[in-house]
Amino acid sequence: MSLVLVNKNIKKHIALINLNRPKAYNALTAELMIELNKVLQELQTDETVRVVVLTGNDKAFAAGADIKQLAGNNSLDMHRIDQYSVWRSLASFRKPLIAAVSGFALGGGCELALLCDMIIASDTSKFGQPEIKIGVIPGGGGTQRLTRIIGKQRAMEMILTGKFVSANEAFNMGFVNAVYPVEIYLQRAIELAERIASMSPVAVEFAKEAILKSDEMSLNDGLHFERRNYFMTFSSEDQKEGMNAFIEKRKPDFKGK
Ligand code: CO8
Repeated sequence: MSLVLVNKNIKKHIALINLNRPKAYNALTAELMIELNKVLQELQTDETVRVVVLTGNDKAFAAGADIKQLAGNNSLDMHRIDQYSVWRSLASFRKPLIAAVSGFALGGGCELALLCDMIIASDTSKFGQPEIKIGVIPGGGGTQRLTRIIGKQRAMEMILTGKFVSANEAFNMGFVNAVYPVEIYLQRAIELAERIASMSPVAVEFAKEAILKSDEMSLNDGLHFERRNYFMTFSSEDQKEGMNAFIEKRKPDFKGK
């Protein structure tokens, strides 16, 4: 059975990916992560797909790395497995990636959601970095991405106690974009994806790239990078289409060219 399911026909230009280990709350084995990466690499070059929604099921987005798979490892084993090349590859996915989270998003599951560009959560979601309870620390960006979003004090509390936070708490901390009842969170995430997919894919890609650079660059370097991408959009047919549509008072029809 596939560890990752893909539906490219959920809506026009939208692909839906389901993590598929329901019996283990979608715990992220090395094999699952490799499969997820492979699927995203394929979607990267598929011009019919503009936005990807990544989800689990109503009970779990993912309960973290698979503890049973990791328990016997030493640090050299961890080094050799080199999960990081997969995570780096996921983080460099160029199209918008929306996490639709319900139930548990813990450890590597929370980090995977944070690696996505936006998080839409069901009101039953529980986010947490509980690695400290099993004698390790977050290894997929939890101490870095989460801290940048929610601040040192709150990240310390979550990571040093391993406590879970609800969807509404996560929303108030700023790492969840919106919270909906469990019956409709996925539909809402897909609607968000559709809104983005109706924009110029060229502009969307350049905007995403520039926003992500803000984590890595000084303000000045970031502004320089933004200007470069802003100028680049003027090489696209979509820029002409978008501006002409405005002037002609009609809806633009972006082709991603
Ligand atoms: N790994 C393996 N199996 C898991 C995991 C997991 N993370 N989470 C749940 N399962 C399995 C259980 O073993 C159980 O299987 P079985 O039926 O065969 O015994 C099944 O899922 C159901 O779990 P529970 O019986 O425990 O269900 P509960 O409803 O009582 O509890 C919880 C649900 C709260 C989700 C609980 O299972 C739990 O605490 N899970 C572990 C959460 C955790 O500690 N996550 C962090 C893992 S470490 C990590 O993520 C590091 C990430 C680094 C990524 C970096 C990559 C480069």
